[in-house]
Amino acid sequence: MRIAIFAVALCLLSFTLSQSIHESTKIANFPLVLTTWNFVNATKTAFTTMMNTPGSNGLDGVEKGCNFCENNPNQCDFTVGYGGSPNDLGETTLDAMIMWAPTFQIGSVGCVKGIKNVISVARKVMELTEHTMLVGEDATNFATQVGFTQESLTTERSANIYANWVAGNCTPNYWTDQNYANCPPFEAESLSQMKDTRHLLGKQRKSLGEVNKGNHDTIGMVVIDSDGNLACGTSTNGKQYKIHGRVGDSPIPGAGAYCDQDIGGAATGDGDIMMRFLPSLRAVEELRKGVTPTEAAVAALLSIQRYYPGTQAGIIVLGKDGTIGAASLGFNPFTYNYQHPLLSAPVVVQIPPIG
Ligand code: SD4
Repeated sequence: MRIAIFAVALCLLSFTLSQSIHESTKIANFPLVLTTWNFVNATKTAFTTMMNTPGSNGLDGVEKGCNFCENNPNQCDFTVGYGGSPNDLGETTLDAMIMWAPTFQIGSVGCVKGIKNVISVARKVMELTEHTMLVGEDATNFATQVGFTQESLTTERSANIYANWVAGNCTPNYWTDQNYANCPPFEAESLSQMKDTRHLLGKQRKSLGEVNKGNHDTIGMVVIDSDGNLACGTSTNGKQYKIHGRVGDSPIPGAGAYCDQDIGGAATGDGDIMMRFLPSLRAVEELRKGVTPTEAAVAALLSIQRYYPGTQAGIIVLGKDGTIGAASLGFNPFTYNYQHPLLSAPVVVQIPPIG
């Protein structure tokens, strides 16, 4: 039996890796977990939660899976949870959302300070209030009011990253009217060059993105639980050196993630651009028209590419029948992984960018 399972895994892996144009993959065994990037331990946590914890559903899977990254930031490339992406004041602030498709309920938090498990706070917003989104220090206060512990999210590593950035004599990044010369994550560009290219935001973003690639690794997760119910969610510490107060795409419904009972999608990448296009919602609506998940993923990203050709973006899409698709802009490769009951471990898939 083990050999058979391994063989299925190998077949799936070689099939998906061998496609130069990525094809959708159909899997009809639930629960099914689909996660951005190579965050296999988050996928395993979501999967085992739904498999082994009596009474648990897709919401529990998404929450516990994302909690894994929030509690172990080094497992998720320091892009989720504490100790990553210090902002221009040196502080780590977190964004997250969770969505339960059967009732179309969403909980979301943005720019939360001092709370580690923000997707759990988002779930509390969803379950304990009539609101959808809370932000900033008020979201932190809400979290402590409902029982979360407030603690510093700064680590030696994030303090060093910030100290080095300050020592590099950098202006705050992401301003469009500053001189970025000497700022470590960016190519040195003179103020006049920045001004000259400001009308070509895609081009400008490309130069920022190329040197900032490791910064785009947020967890996005879509699951179908054993009852066939969809849930999805995200958790991130956003972008390194972001201007304080910045909220990315991850907690924005339809941008970072979106799911209804037929389709779910989750996106990752340059959130400042991506949130303008609601790629997760767009992918869901494309799939509803009858195209495959991969075609839906490509359509969602092409709308971004048209205006911002240099944007780095990746999206995963899951159909109700378990069909998986994905697409990438700029990430080469874009990675995702999934697990279901026929697999003893998550399968990791890498795809090239479109275009
Ligand atoms: C954001 N999409 O905050 C998220 C995280 C990320 O580049 O991928 N950062 O923009």
